Amino acid sequence: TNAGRTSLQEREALTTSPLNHKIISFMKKKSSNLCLAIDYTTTEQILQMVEKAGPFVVAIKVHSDIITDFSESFTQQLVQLANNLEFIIFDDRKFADTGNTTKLQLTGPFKIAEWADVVTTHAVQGVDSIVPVFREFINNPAYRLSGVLLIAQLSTKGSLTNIHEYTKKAVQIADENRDIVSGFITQTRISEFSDILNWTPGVNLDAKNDSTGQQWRGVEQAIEIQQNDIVIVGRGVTSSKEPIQQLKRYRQTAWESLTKEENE
Ligand code: 5BU
Repeated sequence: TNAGRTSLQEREALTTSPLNHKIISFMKKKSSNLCLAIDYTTTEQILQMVEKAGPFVVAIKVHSDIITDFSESFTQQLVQLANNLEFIIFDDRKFADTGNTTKLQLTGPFKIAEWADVVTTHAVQGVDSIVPVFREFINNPAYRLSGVLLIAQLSTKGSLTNIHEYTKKAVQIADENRDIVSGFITQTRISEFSDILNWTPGVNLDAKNDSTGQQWRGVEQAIEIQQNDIVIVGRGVTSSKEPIQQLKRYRQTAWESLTKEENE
């Protein structure tokens, strides 16, 4: 059951992050708490999928560094689609270096800060290498970047985030910097602050694992039991022969799970 879950309305009232306000408004408008992970490697494949999937999701997640023909024209088209179809652009870059290097990576050849609404960062490099750098970009209106998701738990088998107090320390960084950390990448709800959204990868309705360490569980487990807010789905949709049919299935299942208590 969803007992104890903070409703979307409560979260909306609590959050001061403009990014989360935007996300929650998309969620309500589209009846969707789904983020599609498009791990295709050409811009043509990605844009074709975005055009079809955009209306059903709150976010489109890409890995800019796996795209073989990445270009500025690609990001311009992506931004236009995001503005028209109302979704968040998420680059899953997983920063994990010194603050100075992170800064260079955000402005480097991919110009991530200019087109991504949100990016992921690891916590391993420590608070001083994360917070001041992202704050500088997020507070600068010249950049589209408006929030960061802190990786508190990975979905992968044997992940070292499970060791000792790692997740607890990561949560502390987020809790104390909620103006820029708008969410977690996590497997289970880990913060007492309800204005931080919980995004969860490792979801597949038809398979349990791949051969390279990924672990999947169903939507009910991810949303109702582990109390996440936004489901990140990749191959469950993108490797299917009927991706949009699958996308609609994930969207409906995830939204039903999220809104169960509220509708009862
Ligand atoms: P999948 O095809 O549903 O396994 O895609 C999951 C996506 O989420 C993929 O792009 C990963 O890079 C990403 N991911 C993840 O699976 N697990 C994690 O802990 C993190 C990111 Br962080």
